[in-house]
Amino acid sequence: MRTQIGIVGAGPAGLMLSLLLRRAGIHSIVLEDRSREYIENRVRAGLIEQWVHDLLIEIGAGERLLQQGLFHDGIYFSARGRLHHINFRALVGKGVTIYEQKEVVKDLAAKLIEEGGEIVFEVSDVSLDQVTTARPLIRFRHRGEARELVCDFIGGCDGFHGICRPGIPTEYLTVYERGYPFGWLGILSESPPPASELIYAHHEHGFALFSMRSPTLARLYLQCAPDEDLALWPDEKIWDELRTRLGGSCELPQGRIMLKGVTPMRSFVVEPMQYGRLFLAGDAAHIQPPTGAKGMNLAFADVVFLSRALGEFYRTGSTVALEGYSQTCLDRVWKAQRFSWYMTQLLHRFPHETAFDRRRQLTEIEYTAGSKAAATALAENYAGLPLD
Ligand code: RFL
Ligand code: PHB
Repeated sequence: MRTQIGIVGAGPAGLMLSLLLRRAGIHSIVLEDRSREYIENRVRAGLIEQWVHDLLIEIGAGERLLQQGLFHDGIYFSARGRLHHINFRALVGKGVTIYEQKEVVKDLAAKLIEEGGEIVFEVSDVSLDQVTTARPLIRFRHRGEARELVCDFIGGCDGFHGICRPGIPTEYLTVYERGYPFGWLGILSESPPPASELIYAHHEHGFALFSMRSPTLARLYLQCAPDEDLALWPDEKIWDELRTRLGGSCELPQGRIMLKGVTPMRSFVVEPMQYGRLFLAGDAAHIQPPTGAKGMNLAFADVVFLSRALGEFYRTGSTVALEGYSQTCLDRVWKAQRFSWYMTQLLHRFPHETAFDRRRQLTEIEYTAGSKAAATALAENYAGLPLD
């Protein structure tokens, strides 16, 4: 097998990269170790930034997004029993869209396949070779047969647990990492969300997030232990705790819980994001706590930069943009890391915090809600910094 760009992973990053490359007239093949059904039903992120919404429409994958997406002007904070609205549209002229990652993945995969793009599902034993030469190679097995994909470049879009990043010699990489002493217990419930936009709630018992998938489907999260035992959380206890953490700032409709899970939290960045002809993108290179809703958005920013750099290479032979790929991405990645950490430290309870820390958090929330300058800084980060 031969292609210009071999892409490992058919998550948001890999699928979008392949579509953007097609637009630049560059051939690629995507290798994915799971089935199409699996990647299209994996429950993950919910929120996309304004520019991602616009990009999905621009590439012709926005039809269902326009029908089903929930367009929000801002978010609420809940603190001391009061809701505070931050109106991004009024502050920075941008909004955000609730449209589930699995729907984005469905739309991207359908578009790619419709255009004649190639995704090989259910590959196994994927390994990279010769990545520091002009002819990198991806070895894998498919339907029991050993195969080789010869390419000019490799897109490492295989997520945090993939094989691309671990294949880079450790002495070449600097890893920046930070753990958090908590996770999120998330549920999906057949009930309307408590407000028409997301509520980020500060409470003595810990953080809670009130998100949604549709006007009749709520996605709700509670700060919990990183290794929380779900058996200790019968449905009634979850509802009681959600209601408590909303602190009476509004009513919480209750419904049948369809799904329960625990998500750990981590901040992680690897530098550089490239090695020879291997370019990492998305979760393969960086992870952030979900409090800032940045993961999928950042994965898309990486592949926009990568597709532009590859486009320049094939058009002009110049490797300047490719050489600068990592730096271009990391600029944005670190701003998203900072923002995700900021939202996380603002809202969660920490093991060794003091009463001073709690008062400082509350003051910061109320100051942000009441100051146009502070609210604007939050709005421009949350709704998405400009790409260029
Ligand atoms: P993905 O989605 O993990 O895709 C990687 C793909 O690679 C495949 N793969 C392999 N394929 C071939 N060979 C191998 N050896 C392979 N190893 C792995 C995998 O099967 C998979 O298909 O990474 P990508 O594309 O970089 O996308 C990143 C996003 O998935 C992630 O950042 C977001 O889900 C994070 N996130 C959020 N991001 C947002 O932008 N907005 C949000 O509101 C948001 N909320 C969230 C989130 C993540 C969460 N969890 C579950 C971690 C909320 C939660 C709870
Ligand atoms: C979600 O809807 O899953 C979601 C929204 C915003 C976040 C995290 C998760 O910050």
